[in-house]
Amino acid sequence: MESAKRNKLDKILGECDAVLLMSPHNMRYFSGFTGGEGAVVITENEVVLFTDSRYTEQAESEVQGFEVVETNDWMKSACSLFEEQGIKFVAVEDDSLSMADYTRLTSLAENREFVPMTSKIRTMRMVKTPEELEKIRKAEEVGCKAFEYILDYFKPDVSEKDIALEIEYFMKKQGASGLSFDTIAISGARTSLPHGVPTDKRIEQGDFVTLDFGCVLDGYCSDMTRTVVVGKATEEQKKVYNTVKKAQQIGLDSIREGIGCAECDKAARDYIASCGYGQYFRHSLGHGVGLLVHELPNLSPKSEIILEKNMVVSCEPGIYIPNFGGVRIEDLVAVTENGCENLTRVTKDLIEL
Ligand SMILES: [Mn+2]
Repeated sequence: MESAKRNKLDKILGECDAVLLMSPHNMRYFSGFTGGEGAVVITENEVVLFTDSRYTEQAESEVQGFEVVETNDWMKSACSLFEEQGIKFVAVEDDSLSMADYTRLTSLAENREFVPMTSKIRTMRMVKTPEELEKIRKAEEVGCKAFEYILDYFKPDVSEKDIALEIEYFMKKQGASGLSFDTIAISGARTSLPHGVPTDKRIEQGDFVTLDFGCVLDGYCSDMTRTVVVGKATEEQKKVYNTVKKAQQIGLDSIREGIGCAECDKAARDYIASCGYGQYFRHSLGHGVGLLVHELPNLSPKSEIILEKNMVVSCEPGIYIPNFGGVRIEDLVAVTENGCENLTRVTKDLIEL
């Protein structure tokens, strides 16, 4: 096994005797296995992937340095290994281990102690490697292309669902394996719903249309949001749009290594409040993105995390006014020493279709 990989495993092993991973994203992160079903065990001397016959061939080609063991009961096999090696402390994923699995684990592995490890993994995953950054960059490029493509697709009578489906189809045609999350394509007064679901509603003249979407490419997520106007924007629409656009720029300008996440949130939030829309910005400024679309750190008032180089975060302020509509603009950026690299390279000028 290459030393960089072993270092990563040692880092997560820490003071524990063993690490047990069963969630798809963490198995992928630490072993490279993309099958999603199985168990990864890391000890000082051994690294094993337990999985069943559906995945063994695939696993052997994916997990360099790991021993692949075929078993129909990976939890039992993992516990046998703990027994053989006299393992005492086993670190587990406290966020995803179900109560049923935990109960079974404790009955299969008596005299072992299970230690929560999720927060350590989340912290590790915040800072991306150059390879991870490149994957996120490429995923975001597909998103940007989808946005440019969909602008030409708008025509009278097209529905929110039609638009969402077309974006998804386009991203898959570009190589995406799936979506980061269910596509948001909402219009008119419905744009006041920050996480509205596309309906059969037709797009009408004068509508705001908010598109928030992302794809998974090579395991990594993209995420972006743009809001456009169909037809000529009213003065009120322009005012709301430009307030969000300016707040988003203020948020972006604040992002750099060494600044607190809460401070970034505050910069954008204070501007929106100063324009009189404070009560209508009701979520945090952004979130980390990687193998999952929502990772740490959160750019939120409650966060105590300080940004580090190579973290990837979204910057997405919004104003949502009931019975009027809403605007959100979201870019994905990689934190650098002096600022950030914006991965979302499409215009934020108000588009009137
Ligand atoms: Mn987002």
